Amino acid sequence: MTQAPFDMMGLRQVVHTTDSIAVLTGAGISAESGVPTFRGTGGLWRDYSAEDLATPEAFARNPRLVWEWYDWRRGIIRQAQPNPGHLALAALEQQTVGRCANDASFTLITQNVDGLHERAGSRSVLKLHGDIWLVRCTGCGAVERNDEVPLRELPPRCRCGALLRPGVVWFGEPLPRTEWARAYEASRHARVMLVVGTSAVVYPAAGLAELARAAGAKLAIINTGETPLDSAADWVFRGTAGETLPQLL
Ligand code: BV8
Ligand code: ZN
Repeated sequence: MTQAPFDMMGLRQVVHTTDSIAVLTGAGISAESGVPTFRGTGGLWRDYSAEDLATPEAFARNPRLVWEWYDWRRGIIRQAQPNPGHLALAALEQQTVGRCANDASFTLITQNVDGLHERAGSRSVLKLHGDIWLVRCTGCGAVERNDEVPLRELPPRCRCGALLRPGVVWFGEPLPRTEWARAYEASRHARVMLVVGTSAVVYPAAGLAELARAAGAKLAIINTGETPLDSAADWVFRGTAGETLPQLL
């Protein structure tokens, strides 16, 4: 169900006066930048789903195949530019922090690993699922930025000789402790949470929206399709992030 336009006015009113906003984003906010989503149309790669490849088991079984997927995504992300949705969230952060004079007033929590929020100018970004431009050695544990596109060798190896893996969180792996703790706190204290471009099926990230709601936050969903959170939301905007988010400024 799409709320009438005046509801955008209602959400703007809340967003412009509140002292604590949390935002949870997913792959949908980067779709208009040309980065494929995981579960929508065009989300598949060579008939594989994220659940097939984004796992330690898949990497152990076929590190080259998993790296081919990440190399392909890195190539697309390298060409991608932040879109009006990313830019609107960066502007909203500036507005909110400027008005509230404390940094805890705006927290951007993302499941995305593409780094487009930072490139758009967002400062308080909590990356729950890691960063596609980081690699971690499966042997010595070294973590480095690697921005080779395409990768010179597949799968890439560390100087110590062991396999490198993408610096992202796979299914069955725990989320980074610090980012999770800060995202949890921000969700508990938010007066309003914007949930943008996520199918809200991956946990524990999706649980942050329910946590915010249970702690009294108002919930706004921005998504081109339906999500399991729609029925619990105060606002549901059926539209793209690139068109809807700039209306909040
Ligand atoms: C953990 C890697 C425990 C990085 C990813 C059964 C029930 C419940 C949970 C589980 C279960 N079985 C297993 C679990 C746990 C599992 C899970 O949730 N599975 C799901 C599939 C059921 N979770 C985990 O394993 C997590 N870890 O639980 O660890 C633990 C604890 C302690 C110690 C040991 C273990 C780890 C989850 C992270 C997995 N990693 N990716 C990468 O390669 O990117 S998940 C993958 O899905 C991405 O990270 C992505 O971010 C995430 C969520 O996807 P979305 O971002 O929502 O994208 P999607 O394509 O799905 O949706 C796009 C949306 O945008 C759509 O709604 C579409 O309509 C909309 N859209 C499209 N275009 C636009 C738009 N909206 C607006 N504008 C547009 N233009
Ligand atoms: Zn190493």
